[in-house]
Amino acid sequence: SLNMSDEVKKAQEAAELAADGSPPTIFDNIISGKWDSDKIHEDDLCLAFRDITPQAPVHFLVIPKNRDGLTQLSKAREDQKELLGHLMYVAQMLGQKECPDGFRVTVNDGKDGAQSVYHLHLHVMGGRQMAWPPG
Ligand code: D5M
Repeated sequence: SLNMSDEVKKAQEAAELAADGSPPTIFDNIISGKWDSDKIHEDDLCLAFRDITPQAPVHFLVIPKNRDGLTQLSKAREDQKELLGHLMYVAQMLGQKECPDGFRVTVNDGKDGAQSVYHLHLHVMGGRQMAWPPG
């Protein structure tokens, strides 16, 4: 529609692209170090870095280093439960350190979820009173 925001349009284009063969994303360049990022955590399984378009005073992403089919949360396989748990554990560990009064963890999935990067990522946002419901 004419009112569709650029952000939603971008997300829809990305969804179409990802449906066919799941090309590498910008996050692969961040993982490899080819692109700069403001990293706040790294371990064997995941990486956390600050979002370039922060929606709150604290806004970082937690991503698996090996995408392994996890273009989005809804592609999760049973054998990835432990990795998914690890991502959430790291999200809260970093979240409570930076946002002792609370924080929000969000995963945007697919077109209607307004996902724009097809490499699973947990958004962690805080440092202010978050509103509900989200847009
Ligand atoms: O969110 C994708 C998020 O990824 C969005 O909040 C911007 C962020 N982003 C995109 N490129 C970068 C780089 N290069 N560094 C840090 N953050 C980045 P989604 O849930 O897919 O809409």
